[in-house]
Amino acid sequence: MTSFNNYPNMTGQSELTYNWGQPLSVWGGATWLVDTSGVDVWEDSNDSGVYEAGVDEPGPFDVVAAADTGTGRIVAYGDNAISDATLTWTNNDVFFRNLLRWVTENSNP
Ligand SMILES: [Ca+2]
Repeated sequence: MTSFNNYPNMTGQSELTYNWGQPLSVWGGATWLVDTSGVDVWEDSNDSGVYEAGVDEPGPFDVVAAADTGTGRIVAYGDNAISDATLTWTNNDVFFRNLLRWVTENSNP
């Protein structure tokens, strides 16, 4: 995916590779960080493995989001497969370093 919102000051990443993740519903005070615009994706509502118009929901989807509550920061990532292997895909490592920097920026050491 290459559609990045520049909140919160996410710089340096050009792509995020995502494997079997799920779309997020972003609302309230949260802001999307990455969506699937420009990528041919759909939510396979019936687990058939193929796109079926009228059954499956076409993209784009938000897949990473963040919120600053004023007392803490939260990042939601729609995939449970964050591992050393996925960090080496494209420049996922740059993206995750940016997320960690932002989440911990105002925390006590
Ligand atoms: Ca389907």
